[in-house]
Amino acid sequence: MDKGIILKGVGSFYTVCSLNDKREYTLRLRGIFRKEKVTPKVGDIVYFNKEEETIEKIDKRKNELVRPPLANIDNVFIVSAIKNPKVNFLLLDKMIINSLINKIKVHLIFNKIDLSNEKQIEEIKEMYSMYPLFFTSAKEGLNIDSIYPYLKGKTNVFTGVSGVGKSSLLNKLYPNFNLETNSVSKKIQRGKHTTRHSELFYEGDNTFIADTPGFSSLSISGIEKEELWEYFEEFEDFTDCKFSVCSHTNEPGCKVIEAVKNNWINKNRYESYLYLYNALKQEEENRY
Ligand SMILES: Nc1nc2c(ncn2[C@@H]2O[C@H](COP(=O)(O)OP(=O)(O)O)[C@@H](O)[C@H]2O)c(=O)[nH]1
Ligand SMILES: [Mg+2]
Ligand SMILES: [Zn+2]
Repeated sequence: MDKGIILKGVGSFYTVCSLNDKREYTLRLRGIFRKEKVTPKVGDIVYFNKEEETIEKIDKRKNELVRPPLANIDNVFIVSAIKNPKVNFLLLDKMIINSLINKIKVHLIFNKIDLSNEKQIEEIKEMYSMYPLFFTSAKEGLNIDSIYPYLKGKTNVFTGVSGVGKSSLLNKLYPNFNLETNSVSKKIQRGKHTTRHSELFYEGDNTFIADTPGFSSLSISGIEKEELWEYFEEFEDFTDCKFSVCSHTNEPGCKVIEAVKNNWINKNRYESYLYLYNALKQEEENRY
């Protein structure tokens, strides 16, 4: 049997890229899957029969995203724009946390630096120094090459709200990608890839990439409120609080609160923490 990765699914047909010869095969699921109610996802590693044109087996997933529906992702590149649209830090923090919960390596791209000033960039650097950071302009082709080494040999997903330049960046990185961007979609061009469905593209060197449509809201799930602080990596140095069980929201002698007051922890990041802590608390209360 051959081993491959699902690039896309249309109806009951799946396009699978063979990991041996890197060719694409259009396959159906073997009947047994329908009984077991297993739904393959883009990114699934599968074993297939070339002659029968069937998928025989799906490997256990290392992780799984619901929105967008993707499996086995190594890296996420969360794209924001410095301006037009301006950064929504709460949404960005939610995207970071959701990725970390799914054990996906986080990279942050701040695009449209042609519209930015130094002060904004410095502030962002201070907030997110714990992740690989890229400040790019797809329009002017700035700092784009530095992203390649992080993509190579991995399964990557580009995500972020719509209009920040995800498709523009991918077209710069891989000119044969030919993704539709905002400005050209208005002209109704044919033969462009639109990003309405989940789809992985093979870009050589064992590198797979998914562009995703934008979204504007997101809730975090899969963790308890008590675990939330672990996903704010810069809090780690300040959790030796007075009470051994501390929510870091209002307790006396809380080292996190002290660090925020002293600007050792960024205020915006702490505000995201408080907001998400309360959201998880609310969700917990609704559960009972
Ligand atoms: N000024 C500026 N505009 C950009 C840049 N990158 C993309 N854009 C524009 O932003 C709009 C949205 O880009 P698009 O790639 O479709 O964003 P997506 O929705 O995230 O895929 C388009 O009009 C692009 O031409 C950039 O670096 N600077
Ligand atoms: Mg796009
Ligand atoms: Zn505390």
